[in-house]
Amino acid sequence: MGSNDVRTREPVAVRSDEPSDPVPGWASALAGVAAGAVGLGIAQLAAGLIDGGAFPVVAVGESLIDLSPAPLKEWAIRTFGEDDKTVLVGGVFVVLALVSAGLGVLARHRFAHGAAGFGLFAIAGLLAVLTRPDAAAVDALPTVIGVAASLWALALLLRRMTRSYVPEPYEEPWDADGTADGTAGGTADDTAEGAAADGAERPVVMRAGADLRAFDRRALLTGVAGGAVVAGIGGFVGTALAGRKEVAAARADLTLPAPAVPAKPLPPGADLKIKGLAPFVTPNADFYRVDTAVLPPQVDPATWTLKIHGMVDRPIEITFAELIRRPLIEADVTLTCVSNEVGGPYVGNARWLGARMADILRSAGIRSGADMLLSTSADGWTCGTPVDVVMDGRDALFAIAMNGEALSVDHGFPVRQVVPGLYGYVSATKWVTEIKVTRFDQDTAYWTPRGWSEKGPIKTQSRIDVPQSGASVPAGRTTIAGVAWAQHRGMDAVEVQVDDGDWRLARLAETPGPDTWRQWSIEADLTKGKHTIAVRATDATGATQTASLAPPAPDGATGYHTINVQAV
Ligand SMILES: Nc1nc2c(c(=O)[nH]1)N[C@H]1C(S)=C(S)[C@@H](COP(=O)(O)O)O[C@H]1N2
Ligand SMILES: [Mo]
Repeated sequence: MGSNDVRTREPVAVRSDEPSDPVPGWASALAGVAAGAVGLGIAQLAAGLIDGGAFPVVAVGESLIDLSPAPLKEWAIRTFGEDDKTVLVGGVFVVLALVSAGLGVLARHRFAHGAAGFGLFAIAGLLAVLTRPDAAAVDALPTVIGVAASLWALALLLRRMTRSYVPEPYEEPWDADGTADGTAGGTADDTAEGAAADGAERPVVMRAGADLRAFDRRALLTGVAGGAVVAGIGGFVGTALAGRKEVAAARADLTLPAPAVPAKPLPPGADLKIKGLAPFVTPNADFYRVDTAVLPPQVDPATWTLKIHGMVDRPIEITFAELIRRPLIEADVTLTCVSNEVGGPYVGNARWLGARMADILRSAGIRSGADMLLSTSADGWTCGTPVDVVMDGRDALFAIAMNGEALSVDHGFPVRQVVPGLYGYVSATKWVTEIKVTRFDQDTAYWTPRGWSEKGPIKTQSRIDVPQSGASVPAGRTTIAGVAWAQHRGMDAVEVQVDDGDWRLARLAETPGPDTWRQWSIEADLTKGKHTIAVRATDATGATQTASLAPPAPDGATGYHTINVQAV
């Protein structure tokens, strides 16, 4: 019975038990597909959120691979090559979509039947999930949550796509007195009471008004669109979270190879152990972080590769397994950010473990004329490093570990560059995946058009950590201490000046080499009152840092770190 029929002025008897579904088959099918998609999106989200939760589609795909006969597998590999898993999972999705469409139609006729169909599918998913090797009970949760979401979405959509149909007010003879209570959207009960109350004979259509359902195409489509959004967000966020879990697991499973060239033990006097002074080795958790990534890229070492191409004799691509099979070097190197203000915190020192960049680049064969290594990270950030710096024998590394631990995701897991002597923005590419050997006059790295220099050698700098700027200290003898750095040139002297006094040489802590910062300290006698304390460093080439103040852009801040304290 179409909706047009009930608009006729002839009384038409429609009873709810008549098979009069106004909803076209495609609409129910669409609702089914949307409900299925919501279920999958929510299942994926749950799999991402729940520790150990498994996404059923992948489990089904894996089970299908296990169950399929060898010739079929071989055929799939022959036909689809590396994409065979993608094709398989895609196939599972297509089958799910078709079945969901059918279940939508079924559910429209009798919800329980459709629901039972979804339930059967959930059982298939659960079987697949729970029979995977190393399956645990929690693995079942995403499937259960997903199917519940599907049923909820299906019920909602089926309800949504029809609306109560209220016939146009009939004029005479039945509504001559103007009572319109039967037409104002009342329930069947109201209508029946109304009919009883005024005793007037109403057409059957009026009494059955609440049971009249019309297909509401717009409501269905907006509902389906909402479902698609839920499915999309669930799938996207779930996939991202699952990726994080996978990478965290890969990181936890990584056994660091022993270095072929271990770092010499730190000289015992490298750390003066003064309270408030930055420790010689910056703990990983305290290491400054600077990058353009909103969410750090999650790079799985199993699929990570480093491509080296451009001006090379033999472009190469190495895997993580190949990288860590190479002789690994340990080196103590202090990283510094060009954005660090004088006295700022964007500097940290760590013991890095990695393969020599120069060796790997040499195996690709750098062509003459190339002067730039344009490295790219997994998230597309780029960095331009001078070839000669990397090749001059310093400990420029493709690092995999920091202070004896695999790199954290924030600091570039699984592989980052570390080049002593260059600010991070021109050297320290985290999540590095590609190096194009090229020329500075042909390529431009990320920060160059944004107002930063093409090249960024670290400027000699020194910082006062103790006392803190603005602190009150007891009058009399007090310890002043800090760090100073001039990576790869080395640090030769640190001088401190109190008020307008002489520059006095500070005591320098020991250092493992020219690539790290160096702690320093000095005693000073402070009379009661305000004092200004300044520091300056001289690198091993004999150059003293400049007093002239410059901001970080374009190539690093300069000036003496100067603090004010109050002696009381
Ligand atoms: N992929 C990527 N690597 C990057 C950056 C970035 O934005 N993206 N920033 C660089 C900058 S400016 C610095 S100072 C160092 C900081 O390294 P850290 O975060 O490990 O201390 O990383 C460098 N490597
Ligand atoms: Mo930086």
